[in-house]
Formats: sequence, C-alpha cells, structure tokens
Amino acid sequence: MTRAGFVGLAGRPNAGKSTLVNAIVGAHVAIVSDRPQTTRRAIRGVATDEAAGWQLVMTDLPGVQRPRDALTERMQRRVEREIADSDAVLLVINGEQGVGPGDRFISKALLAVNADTPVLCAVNKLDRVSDAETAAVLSAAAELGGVDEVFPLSAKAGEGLEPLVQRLAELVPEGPFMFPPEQRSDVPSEVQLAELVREQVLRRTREELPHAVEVEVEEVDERDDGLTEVHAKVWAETESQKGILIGKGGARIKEIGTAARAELERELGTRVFLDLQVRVRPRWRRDEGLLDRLGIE
Ligand SMILES: Nc1nc2c(ncn2[C@@H]2O[C@H](COP(=O)(O)OP(=O)(O)OP(=O)(O)O)[C@@H](O)[C@H]2O)c(=O)[nH]1
Ligand SMILES: [Mg+2]
Repeated sequence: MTRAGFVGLAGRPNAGKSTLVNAIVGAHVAIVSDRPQTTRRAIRGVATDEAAGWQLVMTDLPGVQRPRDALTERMQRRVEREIADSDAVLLVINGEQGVGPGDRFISKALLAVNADTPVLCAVNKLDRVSDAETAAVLSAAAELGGVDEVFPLSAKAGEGLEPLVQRLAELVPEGPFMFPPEQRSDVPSEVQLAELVREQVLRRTREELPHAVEVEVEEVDERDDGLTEVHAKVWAETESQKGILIGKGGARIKEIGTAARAELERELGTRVFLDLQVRVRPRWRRDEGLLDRLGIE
C-alpha cells in the first residue's frame, strides 16, 4: 500500500519555504528571492519515492502577514484554506532571525485552523548560524505551542532534509498517488513561465517595486522551427515604476529579458523568443478581475 498526502507550508515571509519545497521536490517549481512576500500563488510541488511507496504534495504558500489589499487578502485566505485541508503542516522558521512574535502568532493560528493535524517545524538557514545559537533556536522552536517535532536544516545547502522527508512520509495517510510519479508541480505552464519571469524581475529591482509588479504570459507559441515564442506583459502600477523597469535606454528590461529567457529555455527544453511588454495598470493589486485572470485565487 502506498502513502500520499498534502503538506502545507506555513511561516513568515522570507523564512525559506519556497527554497525548501524546491529542495524536497528536486526541481525549480517555486520562485525564490530575498524580498519578503515573493510567493503569491499556492504552488504544489510533488515529491515521489516510488520504491519506498510514498508521495508528498508540498503546498508552497505565501508568508503569513497582515492583509493590506485584495491581493494580500486573497493570499491570506488561501493560506488558511490550504492549511485546513493539509494532512501535515510544516512550519518553517528563519533560524538566522530566531523565533519571534511572528512565529508565535503563526503557530497559534495553525492550532486554531486545524488542531488535529501534526505540525512539524523546520528551523532553516542554519548554515548561517553558530552551534550555540542553533541550540537556542531549536529549543525555542520546540517550545512553540502546537509544534510536535523540530528539524534543523539548511534548505539552500540541502542539509538535514532526509529525516524531515522520512517523517512526513510516515505522517501522510495510506492511499494512491495523486500525481504521476514523474510530475513535479501542478502549476499550469503559463503561470509557471510567468513566475520564472517575475523571479528575474524581483532579482533585478529594488525596494517597493517588487510588490508592485506582476507578470502575465498571454501566449506561448511552439513554432515549427523548434523555437518557442513567449509573449508576456509585465504590469506595474505607475509610470515611474514602468520607467524603473525599462531602465536607461531599455537596459534593465533587456537584462531581465535575457536572464528570464535562459530560465524559460531550461524549463521548456527549447530555444525561446521572449517578448516582454511593460504596461501600467493603476492599482492592479486591488483589481479582483485581473487577480482572477492571473490565477491568484
Ligand atoms: N543562507 C541560507 N539562505 C536561505 C536558505 N533558505 C532560503 N534562503 C534564502 O532566503 C531567501 C528567501 O527564500 P524563499 O524561499 O523565497 O522564502 P519564502 O519563505 O518562500 O518567502 P515568501 O515567499 O516571501 O514567503 C532567499 O534569498 C533564499 O535564497 C538557507 O537554508 N540558507
Ligand atoms: Mg515563497
């Protein structure tokens, strides 16, 4: 009999949830950046060990925060729904920052949403922390209400993953696999491509801009000559943001496009022609219709 189930990831923005999902899945399914609130959509990464007979569907979620607009409200509601439906919860803590009020707030919220679900706690970024500090943060994590077990690790270095994955595989219920074993993510191709473009925007812009930018892939065209044409819009909220995105003489958007094209080629396994159009859409973060179209539920 196989085991299969959903693991919902919770934690403060920037704790390393997406990095951990990618490490466990062994593929670049969720985008990562050093900006808080990188993740906007719930993305499922699928990890399967056919020989051992288990499948973990890891639901990467936005970092928990206070909602400010329709976008962040949707993100927050989605987190609560996903956590309520998970077979196990993985609370990710930024070990470099230590356990703080935000982590206590989240662990309390987890108990309220789903008190019967096991909660494992991953204390992450320990590659950046001394041994003495590691001991302190691990015991602080163990004392969080509702946390059943604590796992020290570094998602970025890929250290400490094995015991955590083994434990999760024991916790999910018996049942058939929910995805074909070779599948790595449930995200529709257009959204995945748009996210890879957005990752490059986040890496090449500063301060407030990242939160104001969204990417929409409008058309993907596989041409007979083996080239894939990808047409995407980069949405900003103001003309000045648009100017920053484009850069002097178009330098920045060109840089973003070159880096994004390389990522798309890796993802699609073909050569890619990427057409990026920067557009202004005032207050897009409050525009429920656009959020629907962008697949942010
Ligand atoms: N040194 C170190 N950095 C890490 C580790 N894990 C993640 N990071 C870095 O931390 C930053 C945030 O990582 P993400 O995976 O995007 O964090 P997240 O929790 O998904 O963030 P949100 O989506 O904003 O909630 C990135 O710059 C990662 O490279 C780790 O184990 N060690
Ligand atoms: Mg994330």
